[in-house]
Amino acid sequence: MLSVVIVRVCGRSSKPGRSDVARLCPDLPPLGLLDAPLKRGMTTREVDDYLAATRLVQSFAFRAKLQSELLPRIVNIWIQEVRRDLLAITFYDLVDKHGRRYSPYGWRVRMALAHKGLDATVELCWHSDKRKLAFSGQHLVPVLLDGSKPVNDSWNIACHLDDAYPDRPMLMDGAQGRSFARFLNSWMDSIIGRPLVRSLYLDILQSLHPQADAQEFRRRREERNGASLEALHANRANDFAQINCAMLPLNELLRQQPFVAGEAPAYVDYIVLGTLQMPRVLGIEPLEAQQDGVMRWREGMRKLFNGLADNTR
Ligand SMILES: N[C@@H](CCC(=O)N[C@@H](CS)C(=O)NCC(=O)O)C(=O)O
Repeated sequence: MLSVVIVRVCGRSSKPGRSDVARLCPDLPPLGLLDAPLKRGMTTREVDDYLAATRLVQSFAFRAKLQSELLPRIVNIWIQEVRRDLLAITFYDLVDKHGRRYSPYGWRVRMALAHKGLDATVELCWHSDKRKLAFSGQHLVPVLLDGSKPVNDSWNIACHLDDAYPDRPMLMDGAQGRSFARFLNSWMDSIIGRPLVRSLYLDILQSLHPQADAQEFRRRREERNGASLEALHANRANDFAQINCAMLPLNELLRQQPFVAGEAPAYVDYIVLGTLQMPRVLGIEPLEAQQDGVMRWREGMRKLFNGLADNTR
């Protein structure tokens, strides 16, 4: 992107050439340094050098503009392009062999980005796609690369989005809101998510992306649960009964108010919805008829952001 800006700025000069650039902007670093693109996983030092070079490009563009060698509007567009590149968000999410995105944590992030009104480029990963995520220093999705900053774990991502974009709608309201959301996040993962996920492992195994390591997927989960995936699958009715019992207080709340957060949806709603999106994307219904409040709320949640959660992809 930087080299494009330089070349185009030069190209619009009345007498384009490296010597003109040097005359107009003596502090411009050698072109080689400016050629380096912004890459995923750059070190802090490399990003600092990049930013310093960007500022020089901008100062050069500004001087060129003053000299009336360029249309000011075009210079501004180029500068905006550079900024956009620096501020771009990439979201790494899980995908199966049908192109479906079923990660409960991925769904929390998708809804959170929509709530904040932020666009992200999506990079799809399969299970054990460790090479693609190496820049984040761990192997689980979701991961957000915000500019040059990698953030992993859906909870950290939600906190990061509120901290980095406080001028956009907040996901969590102040310290109390964040504290309650943190409780709900761990309650949902341990009391609902754990029995739900283990009862779905066999379905997930059967729909793994062809490049995913199915043996490793099975080995790690059977080791963690002390049972075969087939035995966990056979225990599904018990797990669903346990989940439905644990969700009754939540159902009661949603009989009385439209959203978990109150009158309008917020991150606590996306935590619960994310977990329920996983069975939905896989075509399985864990909720029993008694969960009328949760079901009505779930229908409403799927309509948000132009039906974002109605999508399986
Ligand atoms: N606590 C993490 C959990 C992340 C997680 O477990 N991700 C799963 C997908 S749902 C994963 O990446 N699994 C890949 C693997 O185990 O190789 C979060 O909230 O983001």
